[in-house]
Amino acid sequence: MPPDADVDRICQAFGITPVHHDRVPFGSGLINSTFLLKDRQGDNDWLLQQVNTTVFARPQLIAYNNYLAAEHLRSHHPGYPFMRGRKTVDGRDLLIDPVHGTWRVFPYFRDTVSYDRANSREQAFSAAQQFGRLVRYLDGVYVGAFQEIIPGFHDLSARFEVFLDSILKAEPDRMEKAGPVIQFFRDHAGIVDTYREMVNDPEVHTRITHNDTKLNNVLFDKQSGEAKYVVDLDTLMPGKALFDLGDMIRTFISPAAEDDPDPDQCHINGDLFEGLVDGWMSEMTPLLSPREKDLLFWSGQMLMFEQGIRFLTDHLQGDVYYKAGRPDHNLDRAKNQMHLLAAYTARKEELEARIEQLIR
Ligand code: GN1
Ligand code: MG
Repeated sequence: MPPDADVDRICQAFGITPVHHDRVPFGSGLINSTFLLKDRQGDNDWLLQQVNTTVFARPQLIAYNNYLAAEHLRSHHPGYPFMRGRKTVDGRDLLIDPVHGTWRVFPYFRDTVSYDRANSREQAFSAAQQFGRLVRYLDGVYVGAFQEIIPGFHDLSARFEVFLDSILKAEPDRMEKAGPVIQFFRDHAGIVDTYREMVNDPEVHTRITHNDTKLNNVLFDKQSGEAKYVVDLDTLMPGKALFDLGDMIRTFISPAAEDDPDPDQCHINGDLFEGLVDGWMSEMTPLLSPREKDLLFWSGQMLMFEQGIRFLTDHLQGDVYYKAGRPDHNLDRAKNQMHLLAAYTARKEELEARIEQLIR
């Protein structure tokens, strides 16, 4: 956090009077830094966020894609609650400060709540329905106009190459600790082969997708318990619908925290799985091709594998990408994805049968 006087200046640029607000760190994002500006007198709370420009080298692209999406939604689905940021007093989406970097502001809704873990089938259904609805509502937009905010974001083939390269360059002690985890992901490289076939298959469509569909990227209404807003639209860009489904499967179905390396914590909850697939399909079914339907279970494997090698690569490269709060934090995260992938794959037959039931 920059010195108070500078944060005050940043707030003022967005037309927010800093003396009326308390500032507290907010959320569990691994990339950007977010602060809640709590209004001492009324309910005008805001989220002030510093964009990590190492990861988002061209943050203007986020604003651009969000603008295109908002315009499409405004004309085709006028009631849709698309989350927009607050503009600066001079009408910009971002404040680019020469010393303290890139900032933006979002409204904070006191009547909503987010969760790191799903606790009922209904909750999983409702969140997945919202993620599916966003993609369905954006169906028909001109995909080619959207920018690739982070190039190759879900390019598993490229990410696997980077992972293999990081093994060759890693410090010996980081390498040694990671040995069994590296071996596990090498042994599951068949997932990368399927990715290569999938991504070149014309039956697997490119759409505008969210690309970061963690459960905590949905805000639930505190009163009704229904999912209400999709947030974190930083990676709203061309992608495959399967990336969104896969990341939901990855983040909804196990009670273990994303950095918990204990295999015994990785239970797969079949009801949460079924609920989320059901909720997502309630929006997406009319858009899906037979080939996409064949890959629904696989999408979960893909995202667990991808996230696993991303954490592991970061461990091998010396923790340069994700915020790390303790030694071996990224290795623990990679272990968590490894156990999750193993536990999920072990339930393949049963979970695929559940998908079949839903499709029929
Ligand atoms: C990052 O910052 P956050 O938590 O929204 C990452 C996602 C990962 C996620 C893992 C731009 O998201 O891709 O799935 O961590 N975002 C980026 O928790 O790399
Ligand atoms: Mg994100």
